Amino acid sequence: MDYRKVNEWITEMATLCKPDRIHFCDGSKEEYIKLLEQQVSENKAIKLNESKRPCSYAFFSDPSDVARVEDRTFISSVLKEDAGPTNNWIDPKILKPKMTELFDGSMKGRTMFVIPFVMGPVGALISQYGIQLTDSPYVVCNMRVMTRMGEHIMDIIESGKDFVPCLHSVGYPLAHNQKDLPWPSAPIDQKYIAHFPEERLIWSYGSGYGGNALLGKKCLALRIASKIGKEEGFMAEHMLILKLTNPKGIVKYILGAFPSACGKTNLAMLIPTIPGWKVETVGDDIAWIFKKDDGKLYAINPEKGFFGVAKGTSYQTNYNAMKSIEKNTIFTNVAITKDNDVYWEGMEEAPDELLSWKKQLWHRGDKEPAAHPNSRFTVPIEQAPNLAKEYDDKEGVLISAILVGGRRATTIPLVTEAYSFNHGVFMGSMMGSEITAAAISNNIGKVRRDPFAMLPFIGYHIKDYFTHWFDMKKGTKESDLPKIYYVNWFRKNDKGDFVWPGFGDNSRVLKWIFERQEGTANGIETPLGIMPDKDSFDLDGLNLEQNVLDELFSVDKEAWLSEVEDLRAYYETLGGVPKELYDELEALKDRLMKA
Ligand code: SAT
Ligand code: MN
Repeated sequence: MDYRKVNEWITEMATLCKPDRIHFCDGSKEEYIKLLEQQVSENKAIKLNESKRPCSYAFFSDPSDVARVEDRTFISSVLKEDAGPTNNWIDPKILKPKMTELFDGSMKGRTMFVIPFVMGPVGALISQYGIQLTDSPYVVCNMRVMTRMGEHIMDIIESGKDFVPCLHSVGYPLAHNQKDLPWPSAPIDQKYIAHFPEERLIWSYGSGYGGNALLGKKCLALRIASKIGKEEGFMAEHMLILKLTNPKGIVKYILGAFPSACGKTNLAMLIPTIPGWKVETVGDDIAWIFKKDDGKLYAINPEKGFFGVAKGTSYQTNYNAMKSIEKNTIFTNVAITKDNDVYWEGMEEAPDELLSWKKQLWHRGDKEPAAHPNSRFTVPIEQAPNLAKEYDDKEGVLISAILVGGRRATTIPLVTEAYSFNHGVFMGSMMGSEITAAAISNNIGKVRRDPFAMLPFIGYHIKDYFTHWFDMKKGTKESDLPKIYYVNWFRKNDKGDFVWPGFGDNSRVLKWIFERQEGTANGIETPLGIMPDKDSFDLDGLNLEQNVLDELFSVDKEAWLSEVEDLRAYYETLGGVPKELYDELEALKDRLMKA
């Protein structure tokens, strides 16, 4: 929206939503603490033990509002065709009036907060400005952690930056003297997470949780930004960014696309088990990829905080995350210990007694988990002990390699290097994962295809998305493009145990990838791509049986031939894909047949 329309738009939306008052957020720490304390006094949050976890708070959502709701997420483009077969679509001519009716009076009895924010470092070429209006103080506090927000951003917008208007209401207006709920929200069939790509507009109604409500994240930085990127020549991707330094001090930046709750945060914060290597974090969830005059691809992290999965996080599995959340952290849907600290499954041995995320008394051995599987921590990126200084660099970081992968118990080897950029895009297109708890679904555990982990986040037709990948390489030498790798940390054996230790040992895979770029590691050509030569893959100090290794790098011809046909069928469900992908599909089939 034109920056000159800021006040007009705010007034118009306030007139519609009818809040009792309007608060313009200055983005200060005082404001943040005041809002948190106010929510404590209203029984909406718990202040955690100050001596154990300073300046930290816990929130508990309504049990019906615990994750992104993909079924209620819409790309409301003017033409259905522009949303493509993978998005829910409603004609904006129908959705706009419907939602206008819902927003009418939706903020009664509440404060409307005005949050000016920017995704990306101030001054970066592709940074996107936004203003979120919300009636949720929880959202304000989370947005302050996750984005660069406040008065100074409003000044920049008013001095001439167009912005993405983002309207959000939890959808629970209060009648005069009506008592509020601890976590107000609307019933599922009234929730709408709506994107109007042509207008670059976001309207979200009825949910207060995560990606449904913190509109800078999935809504702006992925769905709307992916569409802007398609038009303006960059890519908005669901990827972590890590900085890898070898023992000689040489640095490379690696991106990784993995679906929600598949360990992006863990990989971005990994502590290598191989001596002399260092991983630092640039981002853990979103990367925007753009081309510079040198023809090479660079990335920035548009966010400024982590909204990470708590469950399973421990000093053993992710030391850096645990250090990051020792203070100044907002927790959502974790369990609370007797001394007012946090607990979740996988953190350590469970205490005898807890307050569960449902605020019920919980005893060790109870069937239901104490923390929700999608419990989260919100924490400023500056608190990561292994933060890379480049996280705020508006120039971005040069991309050496891109990892793609999911959670697959069978078929997919530990690591495979693509033969070419096109082959790499093909690998991204076939990504699949067993469904996780980050989105509400009845199919947890089943495999679904999730190209580049972007299935729920592409703001336009998926076919055009693939084309955009191929467009990104135009005018750039193949050798200047990032190398793409398919990885799978989650292979299981017949007994159902993970075959690869994962976590810090994933540094062994990163090392091989790094050394491939340096030209010092060998690979073996297989039908799937290039896999590590035994002598080039560092297994020092790791007691892995030879048969385990063989399993990790095996190519199951039959399984892959059926994967090829499955993929072909998947492409058809998309209404076809660009020729480059079919060519890669045939090339893979040929290589398999010859093997
Ligand atoms: O979309 S959320 O921000 O709620 C978390 C995720 O799915 O990665
Ligand atoms: Mn994510």
